[in-house]
Amino acid sequence: MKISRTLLAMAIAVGLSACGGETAPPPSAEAVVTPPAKSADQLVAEVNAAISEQAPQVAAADWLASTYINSESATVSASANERWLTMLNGFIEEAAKFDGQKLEPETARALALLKISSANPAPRDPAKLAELTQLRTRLEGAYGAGKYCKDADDPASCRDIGQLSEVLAKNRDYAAQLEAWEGWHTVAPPMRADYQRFAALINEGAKEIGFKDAGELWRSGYDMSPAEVVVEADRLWGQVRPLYEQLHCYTRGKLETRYGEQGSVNGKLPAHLMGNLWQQDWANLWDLLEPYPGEGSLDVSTALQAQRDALYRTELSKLSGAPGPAEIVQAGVQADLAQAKAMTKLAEGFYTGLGMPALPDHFYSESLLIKPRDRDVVCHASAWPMDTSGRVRIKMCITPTEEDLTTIYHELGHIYYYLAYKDGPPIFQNGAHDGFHEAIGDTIVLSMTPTYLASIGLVDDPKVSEHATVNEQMRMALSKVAFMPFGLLIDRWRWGVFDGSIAPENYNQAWWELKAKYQGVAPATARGEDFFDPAAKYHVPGNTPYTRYFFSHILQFQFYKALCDASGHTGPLHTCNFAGNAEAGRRYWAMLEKGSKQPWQQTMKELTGGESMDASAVLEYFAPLQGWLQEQNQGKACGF
Ligand code: X8Z
Ligand code: ZN
Repeated sequence: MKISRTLLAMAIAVGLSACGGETAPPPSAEAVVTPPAKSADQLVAEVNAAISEQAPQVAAADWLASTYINSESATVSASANERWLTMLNGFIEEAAKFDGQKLEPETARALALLKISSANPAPRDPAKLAELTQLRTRLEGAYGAGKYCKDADDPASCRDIGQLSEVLAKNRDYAAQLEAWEGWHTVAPPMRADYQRFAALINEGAKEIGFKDAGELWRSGYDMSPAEVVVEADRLWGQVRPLYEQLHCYTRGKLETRYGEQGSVNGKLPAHLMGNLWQQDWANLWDLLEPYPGEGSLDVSTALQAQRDALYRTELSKLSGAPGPAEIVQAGVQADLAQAKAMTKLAEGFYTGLGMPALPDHFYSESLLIKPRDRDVVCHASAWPMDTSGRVRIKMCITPTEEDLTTIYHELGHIYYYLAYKDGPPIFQNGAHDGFHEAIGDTIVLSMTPTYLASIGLVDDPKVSEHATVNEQMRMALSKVAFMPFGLLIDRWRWGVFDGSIAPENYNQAWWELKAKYQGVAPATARGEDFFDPAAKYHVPGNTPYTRYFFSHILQFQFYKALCDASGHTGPLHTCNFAGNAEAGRRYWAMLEKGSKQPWQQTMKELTGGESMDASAVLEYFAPLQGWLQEQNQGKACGF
């Protein structure tokens, strides 16, 4: 669940539980004493104490399972979660006694948050609860250890997600990309039966605590009704869709120029040609899509790779005589780790430059920053609170690329949220809503303008010109705008799975219908029900709700605008870099400290002055690009 693992969410993420009442032995006749009725505040205090006590156990077990994927670590993680989810179900049952009673707002909020704190609500039945945690751990492990082996009998032919992603990022050969894309998707069909069962179990758990299904529970964390969340997401998508359509149209034209008829599939973008396994970020297609080649040098990846190579040479120079192969490999590992740390320090520097604290020493000694050579780990990046008092880490297989650099800034957004709210009650140690948690680091990524990148030595001093502006905007749009429909569709699929409108026999068909409808993406080859393509995306086997990322992609522009205003920025929004601005930092930290103790609308108001999510800052930011795209696309039949 990493992605952002809030304490509770994480513990609760994998949990199972058997209900409180079922585990206690029946009282003997003489021992029956009526306990004094517990007040709601006492219950909340107990919950807070239990989270503080249990979180380190669950986090440790989950960390182990994600960084040493094997059956023993899976057992340990499943049991820790089983214990916690059992406890949680007990608390939820106790909390239900206060339903309909008038409580202090903060108490009522704590109990409401308790109920929705797990993305995998567990049935009370202990056997089902245990089954749920085992499935959850198995699914995550299967994804993490996933490999495509061209020759099933030859382990040397196996490639992991990093290697396959690199093909899509760098190789422009149609067949090589298709093989890499199809290859990765072979990891998913074996997860289908487990996922189907898992979905049924969490639905059962959600129903037992009063929700229609697990999707409704997921949509209950936004201080509005679950039905309103759907309408709100549609409204925001409606605001940005015209911009997405322009980007889609331009991109399709470039793909058709490069690949001829194979550059599109019935007007849609071919899934394997987008530079990314899920078509959620098109930045790797820069070589095809750069509007004005060479105008404004934004080649961050080349600079990062050069830094790593220099570190490697330094490591080699330390070796005396004729080093053996093992020493040379070790020098490479040292260089990779040093580069990963240096990239993390760059990101940390942005936050400390805003006046936020330095990361604790244990952050660097305990984080996993590069892919170990000797074992399987879940490489999908994540940020972890290991307890409720600021023991934080990240887990990431960092490579010297721009994409990974920005992901580190993203992860540190979670880390600084954890650090900022660590002194609040554990039940409120969470984002104002989960989209806030995802938006913190990304807001800072928006401030990684050419000026900022030059200030940290990754690009040359920027030239200011209209062409350079279009290039810069395109660079950002390929990550941010391209992402938006993807951010929306994953949960459209899961909400359908949970509410039964997507039946197991239509899992894959429904997936591709949504891909076509929202992203305008299609597979180049038939993807029938013998495939299970949703599970080729981490968050499905990892059971991490995804609407948070869609909301985050709207919110981050609102936060960015507010912080730019706070820093006294004038001029077009996209030129704002608030790095080093203490006032922006102060206001940001004040928001982070609040955690989830008040409705997010209030938290947003304190930072931005407004109380709703709104895409007007997205459109303001991309106004120059939108105008340019419209000109480029004139006369073309856009749409999909
Ligand atoms: O999962 C992540 C982060 C961890 S919270 C690396 N993200 C989503 C994804 O990769 O699919 C960040 C953007 C969207
Ligand atoms: Zn995240």
